Amino acid sequence: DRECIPGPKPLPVVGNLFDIDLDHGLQSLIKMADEFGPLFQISINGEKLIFATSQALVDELCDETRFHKAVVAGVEKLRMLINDGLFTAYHGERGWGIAHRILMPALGPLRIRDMFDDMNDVAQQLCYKWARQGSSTSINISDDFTRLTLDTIALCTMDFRLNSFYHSETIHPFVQSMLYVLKEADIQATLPGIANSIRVKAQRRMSKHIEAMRSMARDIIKERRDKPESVDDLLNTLLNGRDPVTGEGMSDDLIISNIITFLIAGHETTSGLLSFTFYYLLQHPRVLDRARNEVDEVAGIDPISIGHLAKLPYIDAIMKESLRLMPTAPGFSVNPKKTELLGGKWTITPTQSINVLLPVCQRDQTVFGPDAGEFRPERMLEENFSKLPPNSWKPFGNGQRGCIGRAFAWQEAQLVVALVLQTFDLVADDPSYELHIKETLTIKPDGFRVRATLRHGQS
Ligand code: MNH
Repeated sequence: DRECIPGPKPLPVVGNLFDIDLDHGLQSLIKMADEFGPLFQISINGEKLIFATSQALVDELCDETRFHKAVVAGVEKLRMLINDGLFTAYHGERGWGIAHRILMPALGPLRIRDMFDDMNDVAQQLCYKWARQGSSTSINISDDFTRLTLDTIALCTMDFRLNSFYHSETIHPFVQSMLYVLKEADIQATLPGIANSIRVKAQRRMSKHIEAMRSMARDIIKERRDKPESVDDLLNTLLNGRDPVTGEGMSDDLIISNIITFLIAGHETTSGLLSFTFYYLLQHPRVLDRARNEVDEVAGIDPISIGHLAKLPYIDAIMKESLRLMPTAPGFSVNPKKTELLGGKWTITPTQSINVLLPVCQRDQTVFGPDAGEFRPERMLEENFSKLPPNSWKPFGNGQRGCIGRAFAWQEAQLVVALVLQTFDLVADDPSYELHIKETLTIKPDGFRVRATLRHGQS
């Protein structure tokens, strides 16, 4: 039987606009899932949006013979800045294939190991800052993790130092422009077309920031071309890599789009992962103890090395569990290649996108049991993780359009978690802090603050 997709009743003209809290759209959708899931639809700006919220449906939607990535909403708005860059390229777009084939090996686990020293350099800057501030300073942990992840991605991909830990008042112009564009893309994605077209000033400012970012990326390319270095780094791969299929390199425009793509895709998500991980650790003292013991047993007070990272299975499980409950990129979207029957009863045409609502899918009780909403890292230890049904944990997206920076993000986060646990005793600044989530394209804890005390005396 074919059925209508359920959902809250839309009003004329505004549709379901009043059912959505615009600052916390994700939270509104999560509530709707309870009532209308596993597949529901809402209507916004005359457009129908469909959401999938169960593992069984995600398992179907991840079948790449039937479905492919859809570039919609805020992600599509980013095309103004990074058009056919990896993240925003339409399915089958030419530039995607070229960049994907050139960059996949350069971001694979082996090459990421070579970036360990640069990652460690920035992680040490965070530790120095916290150590020098001393235990009486209240630290906005998300802000410092964002400094860390931005500086790390810029240093590792372009050999460029943003030095965010040295300028706490003034933000680097590139970052200022990036924040403006991300915010504006978000606003434009929620406003109807007419409302956007009359925001002339905002549009003009947006173009200026886009040009500023692209021109800074262009300068970095020029500098490397003028002063070549015979290192095997990512910037050289971007500039000199050849697509094994077509033999082509990337055009300068495509290189610029992908440089900016890395900076955008590569910082907020990892920063959010680190922030939620420490939020959960401070909520669960026994987990925190066990994690710290793991670091102490593996590394003692020696500098954390790449070799240590492979010996921290419990910290691995903690990070996986954190991304299960709080997937910092909270969704991805797909289109069917041809008209499909989803879940055996809902007809979906190729022009309809389905949005995977990860925070709900990854708490599916049929997969994770009645305590699916609880933070319990043990379920993510390899022996349990490997027994989960397929496609029950998708924080890095799916298949060929899945995250190309996964190994990078994982190594960076492992290092920072281990280093911070080894170096500091952390406590929540406000023990009664209640989790609030800040939503942009990504999610992170809002207003979560900690205090950090050196564990091994002054270092
Ligand atoms: Mn990442 C795609 C999540 C870190 C660069 N990333 C995706 C997708 C998800 C995702 C989900 C799929 C989006 C979609 O289907 O529309 N990414 C994450 C998370 C983290 C992360 C949760 C950290 C934690 N990502 C990183 C880092 C980088 C990066 C770090 C850069 C080094 N991600 C990308 C790029 C894509 C992507 C580039 C697009 C890949 C493609 O479509 O070919």
